[in-house]
Amino acid sequence: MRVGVIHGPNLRLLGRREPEIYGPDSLDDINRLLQGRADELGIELEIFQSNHEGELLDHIEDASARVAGFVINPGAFTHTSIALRDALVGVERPFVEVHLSNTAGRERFRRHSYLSPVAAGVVYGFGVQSYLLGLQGLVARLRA
Ligand code: CA2
Repeated sequence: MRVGVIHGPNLRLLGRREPEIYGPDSLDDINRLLQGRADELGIELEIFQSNHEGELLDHIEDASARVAGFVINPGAFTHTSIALRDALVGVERPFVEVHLSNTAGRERFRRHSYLSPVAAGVVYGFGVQSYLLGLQGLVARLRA
């Protein structure tokens, strides 16, 4: 089984700024931890990051031919992108939306997600653990 991991805009900045909100880990650290959990689960990962909405849409379409589902941190596109929601619905692969921070406890504009209503599940507020829990949940669902 192969799962797609997608990191949205600005997540390359992780570990360099705002560690009090997003934690101390860099994106490479998160990817290493995800790869370790994927090895334990006996699955393969395909990891992608982009700051560009159109690239994310193209990747979702292309990768959907290779993966059984997605773990996605859509970054700020969570709160703005109907196109990202349409792409994820359109490829008919279950996805889990993950966030490092507790988006429900921050600015009002972060409380709304275009993706949550169509996600298989949502994990937020646990730092890097949100990704690991999201991956575990997705794999359990795909194996059920
Ligand atoms: O909590 C999350 O994982 C977010 O998806 C992160 C996004 C934010 O727009 C969402 O509301 C919640 C921001 C990612 C940018 O990360 C940075 C990391 C360090 C310094 C600046 C931005």
